[in-house]
Amino acid sequence: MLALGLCAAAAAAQGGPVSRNARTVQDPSPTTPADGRRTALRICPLCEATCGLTLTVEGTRVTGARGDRDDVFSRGFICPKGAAFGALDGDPDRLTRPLVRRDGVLREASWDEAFDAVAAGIRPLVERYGPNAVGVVLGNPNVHTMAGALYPPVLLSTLGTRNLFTASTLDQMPKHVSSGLLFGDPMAIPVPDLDRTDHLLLLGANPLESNGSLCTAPDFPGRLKALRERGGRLTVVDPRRTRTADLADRHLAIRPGTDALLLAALVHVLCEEDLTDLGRLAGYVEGVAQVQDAVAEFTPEAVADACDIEAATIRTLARELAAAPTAAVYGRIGTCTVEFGTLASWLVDVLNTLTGNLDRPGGALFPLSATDRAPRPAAPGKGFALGRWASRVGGHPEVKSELPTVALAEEIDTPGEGRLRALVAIAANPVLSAPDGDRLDRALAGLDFMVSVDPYLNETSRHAHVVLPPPPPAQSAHYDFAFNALAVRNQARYTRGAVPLQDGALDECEIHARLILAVSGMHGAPPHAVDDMVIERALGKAVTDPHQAVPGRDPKELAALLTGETGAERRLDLMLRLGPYGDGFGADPEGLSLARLLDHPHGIDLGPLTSRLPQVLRTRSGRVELLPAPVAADLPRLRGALDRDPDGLVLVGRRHLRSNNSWLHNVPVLNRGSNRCTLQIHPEDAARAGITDGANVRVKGAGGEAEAPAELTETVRRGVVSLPHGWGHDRPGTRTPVASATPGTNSNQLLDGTLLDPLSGTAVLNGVPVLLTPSGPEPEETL
Ligand SMILES: Nc1nc2c(c(=O)[nH]1)N[C@H]1C(S)=C(S)[C@@H](COP(=O)(O)OP(=O)(O)OC[C@H]3O[C@@H](n4cnc5c(=O)[nH]c(N)nc54)[C@H](O)[C@@H]3O)O[C@H]1N2
Ligand SMILES: Nc1nc2c(c(=O)[nH]1)N[C@H]1C(S)=C(S)[C@@H](COP(=O)(O)OP(=O)(O)OC[C@H]3O[C@@H](n4cnc5c(=O)[nH]c(N)nc54)[C@H](O)[C@@H]3O)O[C@H]1N2
Ligand code: SF4
Ligand SMILES: [Mo]
Repeated sequence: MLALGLCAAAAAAQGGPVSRNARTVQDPSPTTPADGRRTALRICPLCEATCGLTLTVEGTRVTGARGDRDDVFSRGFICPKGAAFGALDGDPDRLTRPLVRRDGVLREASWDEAFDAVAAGIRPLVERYGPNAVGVVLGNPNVHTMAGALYPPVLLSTLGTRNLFTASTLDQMPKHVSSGLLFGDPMAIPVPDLDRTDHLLLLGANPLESNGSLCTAPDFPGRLKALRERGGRLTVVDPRRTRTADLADRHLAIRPGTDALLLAALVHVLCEEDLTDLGRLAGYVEGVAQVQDAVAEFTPEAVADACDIEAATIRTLARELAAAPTAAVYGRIGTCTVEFGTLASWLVDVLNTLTGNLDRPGGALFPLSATDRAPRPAAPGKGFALGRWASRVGGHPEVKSELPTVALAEEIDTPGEGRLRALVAIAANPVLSAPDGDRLDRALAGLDFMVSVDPYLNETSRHAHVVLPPPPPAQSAHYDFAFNALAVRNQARYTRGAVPLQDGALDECEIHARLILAVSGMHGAPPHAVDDMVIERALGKAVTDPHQAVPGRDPKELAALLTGETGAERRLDLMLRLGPYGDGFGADPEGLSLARLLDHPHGIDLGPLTSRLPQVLRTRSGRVELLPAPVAADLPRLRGALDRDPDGLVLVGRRHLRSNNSWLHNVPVLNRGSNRCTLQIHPEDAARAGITDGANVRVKGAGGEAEAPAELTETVRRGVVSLPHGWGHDRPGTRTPVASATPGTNSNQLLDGTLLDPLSGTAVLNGVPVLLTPSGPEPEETL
């Protein structure tokens, strides 16, 4: 517990003045001509590609953004979202002061008042009902901020709650589970070696809109084109003919939700036709024969109808995969947020393994980021346990210490002992991003206390009693802790704030630190106490670890060597120095440190991905466990899908290049043109349902209804309709007027939250049955 772990010095300082961390603005290529303009670097936080941007700054305003041509990784690439950085940064509807609810109304307050209100709101509930009365919800932008990487783990251990809900169970949790089971480490996610592969089989991903996910690659589109240009092959599996599919040699318009069947059939063919070749992996893998048995029934002929892909095509695909000099199989959203998400994610890496492509250049490799733990000798590990506890109401097993986000509402609105009474929501808008937002909306309204760390007063944060707004991104420093560990090249880049923190703003790291102190009973202690505690603990461990570079050294002496102007910077310095490329506090003077990184404002390239097996393995056997027991136990469910008679329409989502989940719709330049919340439907399905282009359609699902204008297009396959998520900005009490002017509809209201991938607790967001009825012409205001 943090409250106990905090050092005496911090305790002594309790009640003392709260210092705002001083910060310097980094301006590595200052151009300050007479007109007052200058440029500054900032890594883009708007998607996983992590492009380096060169911002034009006038006074304190960002007036332009272009790709940083000297960035060691992104080399000048930028997309329309990055180009809109200034508009987003300067959005006048961002909150600039904390809000505190008094007499039912949210009003601006000082930071001290806001944290007082948090302490007064949460502490009594913890004391009365115990730690599990407080839930934590972590949304997607936490992986795009330094604060989100560094502080939530501390918050969670401080609170000691088991009620953690994150965007992962609306997203990539199946991949964590499959990696946890296969490799013993849920964070060991193989990344397709885009730049060197000869063959890419890409399923359920649309990087031409998303710019890539679980595969950090600035200019993903350019890298796919380069693959084709060097004679490589690209197959895209997607129920929609996306812009990514347009780039491919072959597009397979699979029936939604059936990728696991297709992948199982590919494994089947490899085994049946003796096309497996583990190469150097052979000594590191167990369970190959068992996998062969497990997929025996999944012949191409058996899955063809369910997938709506011809058996001969499946055989060809398997043979091509096996024959390619190198190949990578890569699955994303369309293989994760589906009924068989974990099985599909597992099969992706089974295919990579059986073709010898796991962990080899040109295949799927494990990155080694600068803040990863320094490599240690291969050794059997603890393995990966699922279901160490279960949720109170639905009995959902814990996964990676999380409960499914679909279970959040019921944990709040179901009476009884252990009910969730308070919530800390950080960078999350589950009212729109999770199934059945209406229920969650009602549940949030019934909480005793809620605090949101969010720059917007939106569908979720409007329920908070306290809203703590972080400053706009130009005022924040940036390092990609998460995405560098998923990148197609090892590299490290750090940018300080491009604009000084404006008066009245608090750095998000400091917001998190003060929040932790407020909920821990240390309210009022200086925020650096949190960082000091983490540093002290990390160094204390490091000096006793024979695999670290600092055995036997004095933690206090090491702490004194850390540089950095803020607690977050000192922690980054610590991680870099103890990391795989680090200077080891002097052990390798050429090694990485914060100071070294600051000397290289465009980043430091650490080379292409390299083979890392068996060192990454943390399974009990010390090998890749190709048929883990929980996976084997889930296979009968997949067998059941073989005999289904597909009937009716199913819903899938889609992303648009100028959007990002639920929160960019308030930026005018990003919210127009083709970025609209329309229901895409194949013309034949439309004709059958009596739906014409542009007409309003009522869509009905298990969780409710939504209404959207129809967009007739042959890019969606028959039997499938597509609505984007993150819309539905028509609830009262928000302060996002631009978004509310074109609210769109909330696709997630069609879901009732009962469908999930059982092994990962991930919501089924794609391949969900819906019914349509025409409902007349599109009303004026949604045009
Ligand atoms: N139907 C359907 N639903 C989906 C998906 C889908 O494909 N289909 N995708 C799912 C996926 S992959 C994800 S990741 C989730 C995302 O769902 P959420 O994690 O809920 O993410 P967002 O909807 O993007 O909301 C992000 C919130 O963070 C706030 N924010 C933005 N920048 C910052 C910042 O710097 N600091 C802080 N503290 N807050 C910030 C925004 O104002 C917003 O309130 O949605 C999921 N929902
Ligand atoms: N512009 C933009 N970029 C983003 C985001 C955004 O909202 N907008 N969100 C970010 C986030 S949080 C994430 S997680 C990533 C996601 O990145 P991606 O995984 O690339 O996400 P999508 O673009 O949703 O692509 C998913 C594709 O799966 C298809 N699909 C649906 N169901 C199935 C199925 O059953 N099988 C198969 N094979 N395909 C299916 C859909 O038609 C869609 O084209 O994008 C990130 N980048
Ligand atoms: S691709 Fe992603 S990281 Fe790059 S500029 Fe666009 S939004 Fe930013
Ligand atoms: Mo996501």
